[in-house]
Amino acid sequence: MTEAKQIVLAERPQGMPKPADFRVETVAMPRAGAGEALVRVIYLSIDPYMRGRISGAVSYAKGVDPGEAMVGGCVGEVIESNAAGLKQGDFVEGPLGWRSHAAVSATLLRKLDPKDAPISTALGVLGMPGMTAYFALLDVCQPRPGDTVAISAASGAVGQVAGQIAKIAGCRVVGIAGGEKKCAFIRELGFDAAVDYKGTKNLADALKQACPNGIDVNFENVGGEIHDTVMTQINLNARVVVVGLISAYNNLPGQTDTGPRQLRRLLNNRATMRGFLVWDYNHRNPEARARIGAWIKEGRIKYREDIAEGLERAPGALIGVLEGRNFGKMLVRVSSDPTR
Ligand code: NAP
Ligand code: FER
Repeated sequence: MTEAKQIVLAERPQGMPKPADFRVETVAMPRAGAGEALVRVIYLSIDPYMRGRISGAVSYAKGVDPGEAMVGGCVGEVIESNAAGLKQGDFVEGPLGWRSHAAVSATLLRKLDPKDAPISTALGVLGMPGMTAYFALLDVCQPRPGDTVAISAASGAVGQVAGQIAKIAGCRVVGIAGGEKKCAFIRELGFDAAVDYKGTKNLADALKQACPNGIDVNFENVGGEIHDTVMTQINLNARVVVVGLISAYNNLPGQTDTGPRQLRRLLNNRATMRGFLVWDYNHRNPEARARIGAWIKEGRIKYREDIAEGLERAPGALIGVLEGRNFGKMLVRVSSDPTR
């Protein structure tokens, strides 16, 4: 093979991205330089943060400019290595981008053992979203047995794991999700109640019914109206972790975020609200991976993946995540998985 494929940002999206904001390019097959490995990408992770990376807004991480290949976490197979500790046939996880093949420094790659878990889970339940669920819930929110935990985008990559960890912690867990199928799924996972925010006329009433004793922990993935509604029902000493605000990711430049509007409730209840970034916990990922891995083996954590076929489906998959069309952790299968 002498050619590889990549997807580049064609234009900065205005509001919801469109397929035409992206372009497939054919490039020369990269070669592994000194200390590098050439990887055939098998799975590409599609994550909401990618919307921020293409927005042009200033952030701690460099964004993607038009003409540049999209960034993203991947799992793949080493096909050529010039790095000690990696050989042809090894499976790895790392930031390879929206590409069929990539040559990167071995220091960016984490070797996977397919006997431990399906390799795709390195992007989901045992990857960045799983780490997010674990640390945002256990570290930031300090859940206690009997606490009521509310989780938005509850059927998604982060939400489904956060809810199951909260159950293990002995909490009453209430998920908010769009549609009856997603709600049925989280009930199957063991959530105590599920609120379909799209199917209910009065979200506050539905939430009140699901949380008769109020809300002690708000695991916030969405923002906007869902956030405001949850905040009107928080209890004394509630903990609110702001993990994501996906309802605002397509805001136009200059459009102000909807801020916290229920500050009186926060004040009266001496509640705390904290922002969260998963990358602050990189040094503790092994701990989270070991514990989540053990819970999976014990059957206490289950996970659902949503896999689109082919690199050219990646733009549609990202748009789908931003429109709520994914059902579980969104992945793109870029090439065949020899371990399945
Ligand atoms: P996901 O939940 O698998 O997929 C996104 C889901 O968000 C959609 O399926 C949809 O579910 C919901 N959604 C989309 N647009 C919405 C809207 N306008 N209003 C309400 N819900 C909407 O994605 P994920 O990877 O697990 O991420 C979940 C959240 O965590 C995101 O906000 C993400 O940015 C955040 N996150 C943060 C960090 C961090 O370090 N801070 C790390 C990872 C993820 P419904 O059909 O149920 O609406
Ligand atoms: C995410 C949303 C936002 C996320 C990271 C961010 C890792 C960071 C945003 C920023 O720095 O502006 O889902 O996931």
